[in-house]
Amino acid sequence: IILIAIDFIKIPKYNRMQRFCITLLCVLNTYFAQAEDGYKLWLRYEPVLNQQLSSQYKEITKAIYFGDGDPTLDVAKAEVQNGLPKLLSIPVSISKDINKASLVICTIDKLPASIKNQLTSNLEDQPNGSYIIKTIGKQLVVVAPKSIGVLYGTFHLLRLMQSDESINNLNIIESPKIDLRLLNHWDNLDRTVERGYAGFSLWNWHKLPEVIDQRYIDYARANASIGINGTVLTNVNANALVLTAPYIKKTKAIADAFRPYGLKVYLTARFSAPMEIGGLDTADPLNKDVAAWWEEKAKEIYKEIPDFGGFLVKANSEGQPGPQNFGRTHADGANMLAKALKPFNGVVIWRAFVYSEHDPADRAKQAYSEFVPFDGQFAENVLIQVKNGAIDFQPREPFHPMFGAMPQTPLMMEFQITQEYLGFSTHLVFLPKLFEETLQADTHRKGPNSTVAKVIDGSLHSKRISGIAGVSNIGTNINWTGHPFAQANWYGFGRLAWDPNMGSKEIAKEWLKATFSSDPDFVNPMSELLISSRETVVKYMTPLGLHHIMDANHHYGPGPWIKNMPRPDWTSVYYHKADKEGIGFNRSSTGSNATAQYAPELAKVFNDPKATPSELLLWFHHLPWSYKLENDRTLWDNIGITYQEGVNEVREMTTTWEQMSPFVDHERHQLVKSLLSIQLNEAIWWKNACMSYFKQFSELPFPAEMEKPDKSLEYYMSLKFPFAPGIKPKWD
Ligand code: GCW
Repeated sequence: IILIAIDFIKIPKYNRMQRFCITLLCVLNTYFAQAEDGYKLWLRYEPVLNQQLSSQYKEITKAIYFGDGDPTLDVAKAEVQNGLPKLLSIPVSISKDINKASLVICTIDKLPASIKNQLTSNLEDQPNGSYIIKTIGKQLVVVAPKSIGVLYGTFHLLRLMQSDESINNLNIIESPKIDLRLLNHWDNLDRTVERGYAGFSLWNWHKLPEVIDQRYIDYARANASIGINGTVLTNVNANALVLTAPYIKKTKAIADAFRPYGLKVYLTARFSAPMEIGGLDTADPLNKDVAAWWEEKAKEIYKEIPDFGGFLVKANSEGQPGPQNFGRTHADGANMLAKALKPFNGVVIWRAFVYSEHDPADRAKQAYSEFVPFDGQFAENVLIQVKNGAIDFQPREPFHPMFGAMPQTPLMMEFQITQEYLGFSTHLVFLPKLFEETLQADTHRKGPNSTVAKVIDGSLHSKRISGIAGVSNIGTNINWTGHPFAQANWYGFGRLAWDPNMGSKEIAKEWLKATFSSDPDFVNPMSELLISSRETVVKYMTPLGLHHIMDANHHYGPGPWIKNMPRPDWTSVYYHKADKEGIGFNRSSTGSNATAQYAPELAKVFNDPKATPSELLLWFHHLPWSYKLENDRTLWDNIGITYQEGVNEVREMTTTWEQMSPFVDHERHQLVKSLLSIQLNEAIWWKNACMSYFKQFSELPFPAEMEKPDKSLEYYMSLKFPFAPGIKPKWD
């Protein structure tokens, strides 16, 4: 109204047209300033609407003492100075006197004895990053032995305020349960991202080391807010160039920008680098010159980046070079690199994602067979990084049998945050639910309740070091992850890396409150939606234990008909084995016997189709189409019914989201709505294509509950997507 009034008020300098243009610009500016593009992630710090809580927060934060002394503490202070005024609409008031402050944020050594004595613990034996948030008399203290703990504690306190939680009478002691909490970027040096669906790589190698993009800082801050403490900058399908001097300088610039946020950098090491960039004629790990080359390389890196994390290596897998090219073992390769990094406290993270086209064994068995015999033979700074399941980040897989089977070797978890097999950045799927399922699975390796989480955090077999990695879904898109809800998967990964026993529902609520609204009428239905979204995608893509039936290479959309590929284990028919008799992969003792790689208690369950949970039925068994499930319907009917349920559930998601418009800004609401409409179409496409294809074998009518396909199988098979994102362009 004011703007329109301005338009009519006569300003002598401007004519009517000019005044109109100024007004229009102001209106547009106001509109776009209010639009939410998602850039702020879960760090929006929207005003606290609950008056009672707002007063409580104001009272407790009315005079803040900040310890200073290092860049990490400066970051903590800046975060409070940025967040509090937004949350409470008042400026931050700083107290120089620690005794008079209402809120104290500092390292423990800064505390006067009167406060220090009242801490129940000084966290001395606790891992780096631990902190205390405690109400002591009239003061609230956020303290830690190290400044990184102070930063994590500060984010925790701000999270409580974003979540409408009381901050009276607090007594929180937190420590990270896992040592290495890493993102793995599959980012190439040309800025394409393998399996990336959110634009290009954040790392602008061309302009580094001089240009430090603000995004690097914002990225580090977001990671620190959820406790992520390391990032592998480059793709596991590695380019040796990143280990050359100019790239080490560029990496150093990134490392310097990340350091205040407690984020270490790691690089992928291409095993053949000594030959490609070192002028040697071999990369044999037992060759003295090769070992010396890596030792020199480590020295060169650590000279620039004293806290460099270490190397991540994909060796002898999918065409990547490795020690086996020289007749050596994975242990030989990993230990040689480990020796080079050891003097600098660096680690080698060696991936177990290996399978060979020359090995006729079931692909699901190969990594276990390759690695388990080497248990106890890896150097102490080697971790073996294992994908959550034995095939490849499918919508559902049983946990990888290696977990729990290598008591003397630290096994790192590798989750995929980017949704290569789960609808890219188009489908709304809340992955913490999937992560939780794997982490809470019981390996039975040391009696009941030997969960994967305990393997990962090192507690099951008292491991000296522990780690977890998530393949990043981050790119240059303004909202970082393409789908606004894919931010939840980055967030949730971080929270589970901090505490692998956290519940996915709690994570969903936290994220929803910070990212959208803390109104219960929003949070309750939306947390239900998030939690069920994972099962929904399983239902409309790969129900009842089916897996790897997506289209070839790009993995976009259904492709159960894929059969001509360079290697059989890249086809779909290898995995579903549909024929006139039935469908599914027999991995039981009468088939590939992959079940024998699990603890006997589990092998027994998985060997028996009646005992196998229906979600994993066709993972472990090849069963007749007429096989009856618990609901007394045939397997064929159940497959069709489940596909249909998946479609119906996406419809429900769409309706729920429609109802959420009062709580969400127009821009994000609209984007999610459009994405959900693609998701629905694609869910229908999956159902129609897969059921039409399988019908050729079952020769049975579609179950009554299922909406019939409206196109022919030939039509679905004819669809081609040469420009689907996430794969390397052909010119490379
Ligand atoms: O999931 C598969 C992907 C490849 C990936 C590979 C791996 C980086 O299709 O793109 O390569 O796994 O994890 O190494």
